[in-house]
Amino acid sequence: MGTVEPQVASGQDVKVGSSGQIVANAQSQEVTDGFHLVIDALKLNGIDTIFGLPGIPITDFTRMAQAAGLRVISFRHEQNAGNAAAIAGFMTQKPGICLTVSAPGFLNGLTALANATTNCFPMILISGSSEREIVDLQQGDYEEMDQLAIAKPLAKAAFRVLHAEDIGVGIARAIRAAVSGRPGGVYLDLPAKLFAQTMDAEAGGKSLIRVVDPAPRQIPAQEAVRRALELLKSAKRPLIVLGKGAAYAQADADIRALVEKTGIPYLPMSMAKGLLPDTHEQSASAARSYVLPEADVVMLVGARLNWLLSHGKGKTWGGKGHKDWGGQRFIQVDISPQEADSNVRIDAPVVGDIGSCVSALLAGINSAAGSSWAKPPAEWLAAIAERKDKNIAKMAETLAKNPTPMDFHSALAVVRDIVKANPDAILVNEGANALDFTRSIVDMYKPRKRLDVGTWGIMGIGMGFAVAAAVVSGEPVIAIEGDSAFGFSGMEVETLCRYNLPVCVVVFNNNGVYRGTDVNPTGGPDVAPTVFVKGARYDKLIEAFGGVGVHATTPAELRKAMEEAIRSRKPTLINAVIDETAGTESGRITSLNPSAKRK
Ligand code: ADP
Ligand code: TZD
Repeated sequence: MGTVEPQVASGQDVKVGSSGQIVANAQSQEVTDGFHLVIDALKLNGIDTIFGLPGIPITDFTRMAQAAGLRVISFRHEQNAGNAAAIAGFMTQKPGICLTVSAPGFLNGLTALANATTNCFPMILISGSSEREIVDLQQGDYEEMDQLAIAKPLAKAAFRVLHAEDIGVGIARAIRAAVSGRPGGVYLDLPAKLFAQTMDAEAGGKSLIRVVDPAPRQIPAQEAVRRALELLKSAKRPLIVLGKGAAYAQADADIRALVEKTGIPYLPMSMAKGLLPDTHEQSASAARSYVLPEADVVMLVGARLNWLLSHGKGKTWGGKGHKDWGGQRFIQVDISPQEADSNVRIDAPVVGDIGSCVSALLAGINSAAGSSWAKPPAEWLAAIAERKDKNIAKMAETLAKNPTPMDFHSALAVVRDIVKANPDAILVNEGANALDFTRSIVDMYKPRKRLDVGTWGIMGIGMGFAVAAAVVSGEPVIAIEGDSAFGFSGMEVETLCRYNLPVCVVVFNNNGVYRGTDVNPTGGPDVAPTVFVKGARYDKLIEAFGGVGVHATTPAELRKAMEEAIRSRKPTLINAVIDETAGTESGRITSLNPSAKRK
């Protein structure tokens, strides 16, 4: 795209103002345009970073945004920019911004938008779009597509702005929709023509909105809090489940106080790990398969009873058949009033933001009519401790082995030590076995340090999350990637190098999806669908862009390379060679594969 022609009254000298807006000489009026109004509106609302990929009609926008002091992080594929925006939203409670071109760029970003909505991450996908008149008559414009209509079912909200004077409202509505209530993905459609529209700069400035209280607290009803506490008090075998909503809420101290004051064992969902350190004595993670069926009252805090919790019923929860209720009574703390009863009966819904709900629960506990809150029965705690100790000892034995070739366990014993020594580092994780084993073996010590495939189990979040984690936090990032998972966003190693980000990617290379051992039953020349090039050297990829590549075949080599990556803060990719027979089909969720009746 060419440069934008300044639009001022004819015969005037033109100069560029402090924020890049177009200014005519002294006697003329100052004029602004769509480009600058969008930038100013974002800045006015504290947005400091845009993740995107340039092209018509947004190339100049990316330049002007950078010139105006926004950090513009350019990616090699929009899906990765979108994933970066989404996780930035999760980490900061500000909507992450992803910027794309029309039709194909928009569609590439859309997967990330839908994933953000599914995971309750606040993000805004801003896409340029082609000429409305032509799109609506389907006359075949460049990158023609009715993007708004396509985004709607996948986003929490979707808006289009047609006039420069509405940009302020459009951005304000997008921000509110993304972060208020249950957070989610918002689509904002900005047609090419809008960017070049001009208006009086003063009127333009006045049209912008600084959003006041974008995510208002939602105070739970006292009655709901009382009901929940009564149920909790009646429990013989209580359990708290912390989900990523609890991590998002940034109510870390109160959540910890709630767990510790009540003395109730807790299970962190994957991205809630580290909300309390995984080594906490009340963590029941190592006794998960014991506590779920045995618990009588379960308090869910920012966690849904979806497939990840077996829908709150079935054998996992002690039910007889696979859809039978296990007899648990549930308390659910959630900002969405519609979440309760989505799978099983919720006896005590507490609707509000987690910060407000947890502090109300704590207040109720502290004022418990003179008597102090009774800890759960000792038998319950002892039974959990016994299982935990046994499982932890068993795992320690497995981790101490040093097989050749290296397997998931011996490699993850190293990662576990590195994360323990660097608790501020952020761990990004995807794959099947590479995901499941990392989640169970690598302890997290601080909140929001573990970022992974989330509610969908989506592959491809790896490098987008890693870039955003490094950009947003400035902390070192460790990305533990299955070799298949890595392939979905692998080209972004160039992005890691371009921005010189302190990211250490470890590819667990077992020659394929899940494993590398399948064979083509026909004996033909094609390899099996799950198998990749054997002995691939992923480390060479990053070397092409000036990063550090390491080929590691032993835990000692892996440890040395990871320590060096953290120390140097240089973009690093370690090709960790893992026994190709070590994985299982789909990791822990093998049972979700439909089985063929006819073999
Ligand atoms: P996990 O996958 O960790 O189990 P989910 O994504 O299933 O977690 O659940 C997150 C829940 O947290 C959602 O139901 C969402 O409505 C809720 N939530 C998100 N943010 C907040 C918040 N600030 N306050 C209360 N609930 C929240
Ligand atoms: N495509 C997308 C977008 N998401 C998915 N989850 C899948 C495909 C299916 N899938 C999984 O669920 S895990 C996985 C795929 C392709 C990769 C597993 O192989 P890996 O990890 O090499 O990443 P392990 O450690 O070898 O199991």
